[in-house]
Amino acid sequence: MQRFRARVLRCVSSVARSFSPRPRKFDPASRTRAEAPRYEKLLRRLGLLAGSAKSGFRRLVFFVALLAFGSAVPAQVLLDLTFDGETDDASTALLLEDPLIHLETDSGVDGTGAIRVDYVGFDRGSKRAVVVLPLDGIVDEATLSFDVRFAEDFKWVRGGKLHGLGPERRVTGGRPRQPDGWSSRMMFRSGGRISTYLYDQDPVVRYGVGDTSEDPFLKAGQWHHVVLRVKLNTPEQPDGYAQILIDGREAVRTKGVTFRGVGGEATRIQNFLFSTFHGGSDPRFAPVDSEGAFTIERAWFDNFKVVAGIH
Ligand SMILES: [Ca+2]
Repeated sequence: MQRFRARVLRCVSSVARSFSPRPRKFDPASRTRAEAPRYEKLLRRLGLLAGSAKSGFRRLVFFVALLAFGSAVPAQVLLDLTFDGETDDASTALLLEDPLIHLETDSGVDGTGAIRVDYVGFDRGSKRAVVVLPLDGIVDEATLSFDVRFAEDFKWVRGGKLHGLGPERRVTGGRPRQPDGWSSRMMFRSGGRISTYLYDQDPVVRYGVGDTSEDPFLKAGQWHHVVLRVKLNTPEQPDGYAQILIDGREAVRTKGVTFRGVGGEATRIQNFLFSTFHGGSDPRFAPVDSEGAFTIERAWFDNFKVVAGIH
């Protein structure tokens, strides 16, 4: 895109030069025979001269305006859950079918509606709150954001999963890697640090890979705004990345990721992976009290949003 944009700008600049020192206001109808071929040749190079020179020039102006103001176009929203007012949409209903997820009308940001997740300790960490929600679109780059508040005395233990994005075939849970499968999630870690947690095309490791923040970005008892940016790789090329921002500050970024080994529509980003629990898959991840009994930890989530592109 950068190269294309540079080429367009070079051509536009060339067009401008070709009319200098002509009058400032350009009138295609008044061009001389000597000017016309150069002007039309440049427009043809841009693929903008299918009809008359005049209509081609109009298209050029439109195209330049699009380039200049394109960033002001609102991002395509692929998922938007606030848990306020009407909460009977399909995605919210799917979440609430999970016995670990509960709707609360005043526990969210600014006293609005939110969902509470119960992390019920057992010998493999805590019970799995896992729901897959299809997005309203299929893209190669997406930004997931949400607000989260872990309970005041939340036990991080050795860590656990946090939500992410995935293709049609999600590879998680230590299942064998597949060329057309992958997942990009996060993990909370001991002390409130945070990690990228990715199932890529690594031929050796069994579980997810990623990087962990040095600082404890997450603090129990307060709201945080979490952003996960995912750029899918070109098939077989290690040019994907996952980046996490907490409260507007970059916490961790994993670059050079080969999420998928092949191309195709099914390998593109199309699912929101609601996924949070302690673990890991052994008792070392389980939340327990001072006597070693399993506990139930809690966190509240609000304002899940997925938009197309990196934002
Ligand atoms: Ca809310």
